[in-house]
Amino acid sequence: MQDTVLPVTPDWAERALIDRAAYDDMYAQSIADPEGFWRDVAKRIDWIKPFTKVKDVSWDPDDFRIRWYEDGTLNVSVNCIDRHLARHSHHVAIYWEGDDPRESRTITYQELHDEVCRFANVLTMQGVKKGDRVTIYLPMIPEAAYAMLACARIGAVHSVVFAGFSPDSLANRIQDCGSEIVITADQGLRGGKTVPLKLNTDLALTQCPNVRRVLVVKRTGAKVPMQDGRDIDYFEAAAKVPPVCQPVEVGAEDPLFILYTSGSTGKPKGVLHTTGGYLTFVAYTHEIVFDYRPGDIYWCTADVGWVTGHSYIVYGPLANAATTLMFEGVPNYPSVSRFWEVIDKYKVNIFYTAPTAIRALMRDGEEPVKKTSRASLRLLGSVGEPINPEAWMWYWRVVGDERCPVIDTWWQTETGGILISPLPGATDLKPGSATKPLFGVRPELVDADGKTLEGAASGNLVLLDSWPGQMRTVYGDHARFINTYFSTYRGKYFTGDGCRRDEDGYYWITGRVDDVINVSGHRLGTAEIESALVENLKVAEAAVVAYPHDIKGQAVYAYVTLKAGQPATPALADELKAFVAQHLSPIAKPDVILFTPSLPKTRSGKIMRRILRKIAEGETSNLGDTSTLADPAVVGDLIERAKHIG
Ligand code: 6R9
Repeated sequence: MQDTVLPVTPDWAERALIDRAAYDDMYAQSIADPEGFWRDVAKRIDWIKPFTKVKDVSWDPDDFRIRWYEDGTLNVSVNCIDRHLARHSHHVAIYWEGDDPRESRTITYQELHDEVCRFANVLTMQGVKKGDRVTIYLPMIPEAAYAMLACARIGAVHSVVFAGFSPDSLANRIQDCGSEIVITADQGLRGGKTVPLKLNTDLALTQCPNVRRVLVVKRTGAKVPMQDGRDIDYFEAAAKVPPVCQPVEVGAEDPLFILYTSGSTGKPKGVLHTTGGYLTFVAYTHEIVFDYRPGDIYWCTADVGWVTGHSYIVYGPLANAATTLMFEGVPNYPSVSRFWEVIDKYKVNIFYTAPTAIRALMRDGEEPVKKTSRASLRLLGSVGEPINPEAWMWYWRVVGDERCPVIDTWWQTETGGILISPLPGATDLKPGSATKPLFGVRPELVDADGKTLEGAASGNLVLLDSWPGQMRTVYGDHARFINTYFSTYRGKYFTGDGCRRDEDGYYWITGRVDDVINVSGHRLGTAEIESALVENLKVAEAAVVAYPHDIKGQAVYAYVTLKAGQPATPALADELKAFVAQHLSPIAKPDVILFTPSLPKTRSGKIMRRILRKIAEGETSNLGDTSTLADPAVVGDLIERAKHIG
């Protein structure tokens, strides 16, 4: 199936913003003259003070800098709202579809302006100033977008924490960026169930003495405890301030937001994005990748707690004056037709979701899809993990009725926006491939020693040059930034992904090559899960690996050594799974826990994860070289134990 090619259809070649000839020309130009290329692209942004310098980048660890448009100034909320008001004040900026299909809201650009200004005024009244960090722990309600844009309006730096994260994870993120303000809701609502956001916040804040203010947005109206002097009812405060607020002039390289993401080691990294380059990049890629046209209804199903929500629900679409749909619910509530019903309700033209959702919905067959119209759809997007050819074909055939190109977009929290992706009018599609680099993007494959691989090859994916949406640092730890990304292959950006390039120069991302697990498109570090497990007093040691899973893509397999005297029972396995869900996140919950008296270690004490991975995958016939193991007998014992658990 990997050889299937779906050529660009004549109608797409005709109508698209960028056809094949234009792609070839523009790509060549973007590589030959990146400064000229990105100078032109940045014209789409309204600058307060125009930049004179486009790019100043060096990835040499000893002489390191990444700066784009550095002497320009702007305001992101003005670019996403105010500048559209003259012509689009009555156009819909956000359609909000509630978890309950009977609940929805329509927010015009004028209303968005007023709400964002109110939010900004409330923040200012609470003493928030330019450069301050604000933690946002909200469900998928319009106030999440308002809060983000309000921070941008006053130059504050937001850190959105996914509402599925535990109190501990929230506390760590608040502490790491030193925010004194948290914005949350009484409760969230997903799939008919409530999520105790205010309660989680209260628990988190027992560890965060520096938080002086909590703004509580009413979502369900549940009665929640409010701490005197600390907690404020957001709507009460908002009613007292005017719907206008002077935007703050911000430098292109001033920070816009921090977003925490898992890495292969240590605690999650605060990925820092700045203002001018990021906005330029996400606005541009939103337009060209999705072939966005004025009037289109665009729906990205991600959560604003992830980078996809930042770049392609909020900033990219709003900078383009688009109508962006925000969905509070889940794909299978009240029924497995929900996505398609929402598409029909709003006449969605562009739909962007994750492979894990497609795979889950495939299980229910075609009928729940086919009973809906979907006639408005023009383009289907995918993001978050490799999309297997079977899921790709189902998406294309069943959801898109063989009319809509499937645009598989590869990128990362670190990259800010899409880097490898087809363009619908320019790129012949191959199911399962993210296809070709976008403008200015220079992918390369290298082997373990850093040797460049030419032509058709498989290796580690690195990038050779910067793009405006690239992250600028790990918040508070610049050395970690340089070490993580630019030192493995000195002077090149290491993505952490493995990749194959075929004879046609198409890229096929194969998944992480580091200790990051991708569960349903959500990144988890094995180290984070291990440290959550050993926080449990019954656990002595833990080693976590990924194994393939039909729907989630990858699932979590945990090898656990218990403290002396602890019996290895199924009940304890369940207890540990719940422990991880509670202390880290339900997404991180191990699917399998295998108790073992010891782990395979080298004589220097390193756990041999390669072996643990193979055992988890059930591929025990060829375990490779085990001669460096301190006690090779451990392996046979583990294989036996694994048989009884699967
Ligand atoms: C946007 C986002 C990044 C990691 C990335 C890769 C995987 C994302 C993909 C994909 C294959 C795609 N990934 N999109 N793999 N094909 N189209 O997901 O950011 O949460 O930081 O994850 O996700 O492994 O390195 P993030």
